[in-house]
Amino acid sequence: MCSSSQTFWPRILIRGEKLMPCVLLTLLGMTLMESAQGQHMSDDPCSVQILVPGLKGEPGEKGEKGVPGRPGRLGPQGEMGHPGMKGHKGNMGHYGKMGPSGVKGIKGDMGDPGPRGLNGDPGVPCECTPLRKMIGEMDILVAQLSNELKFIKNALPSPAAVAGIKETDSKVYLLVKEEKRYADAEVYCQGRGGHLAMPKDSGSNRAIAGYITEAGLSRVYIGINDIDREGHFTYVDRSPMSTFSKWREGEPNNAYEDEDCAELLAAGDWTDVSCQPTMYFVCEFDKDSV
Ligand SMILES: [Ca+2]
Ligand SMILES: [Ca+2]
Repeated sequence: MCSSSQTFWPRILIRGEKLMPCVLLTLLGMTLMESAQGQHMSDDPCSVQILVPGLKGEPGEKGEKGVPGRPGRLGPQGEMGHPGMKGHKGNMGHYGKMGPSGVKGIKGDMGDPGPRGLNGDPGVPCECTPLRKMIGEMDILVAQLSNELKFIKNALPSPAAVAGIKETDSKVYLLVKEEKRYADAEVYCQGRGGHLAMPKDSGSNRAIAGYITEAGLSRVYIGINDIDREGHFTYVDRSPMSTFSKWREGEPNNAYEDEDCAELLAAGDWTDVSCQPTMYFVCEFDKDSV
């Protein structure tokens, strides 16, 4: 038998063709042994084989072209190229959907006036004469009220100083609740376009007396004096006392020889008094000058 443990393999190996000749000879020997039907072979072919390479043969003919090889590996990414030239403008696209409403704009300038319209129908005649008369009367009344208001604003030193005004047909009287000497009181009244009150008839005397009574006063200076000539009384505007006087009984008495001015008592009588004490007084103004 030619087993791996018994076989002698000479170590002559040439050009890498090792073992293949021995294998071939072993296979050949085995075939011969089987054909000899169990006969013992005294010569073991494996133990004496020496393999020697032959001479190099002639080059063979060129073989046919082989099939293409497999694709190679993916190469690295290339560098970015340079931008090309700008292309031509494309065609206009379709219109988009309508957008939301914008903010309300600023009001524009006023337009030119339009053409004149047609004449209207004639109106209905009216009775305008009474209306015109009424309007005229109202104009007069408004003018009077305006003058009186102007006078009041000018005459009143302060609301607390005056207990309203009193008026007759021709005069306006102003009770001034500021205590002044006779001369200072006359200056005050003249400064507002008037004088101290000068009762020249019973009507005006009653009006002034009622005025001071309503105000809760007992006496006020009025515009009568005998300063220029003792015993000869005149009004403060130097007009003479001709027909009317209202001296209290026993007056004027020039008491203490120092009474050259006059006061009106609430009852309506006059008395002569000194000009130096201070007391309230009444001014008068002509309505025409108000
Ligand atoms: Ca006197
Ligand atoms: Ca007197």
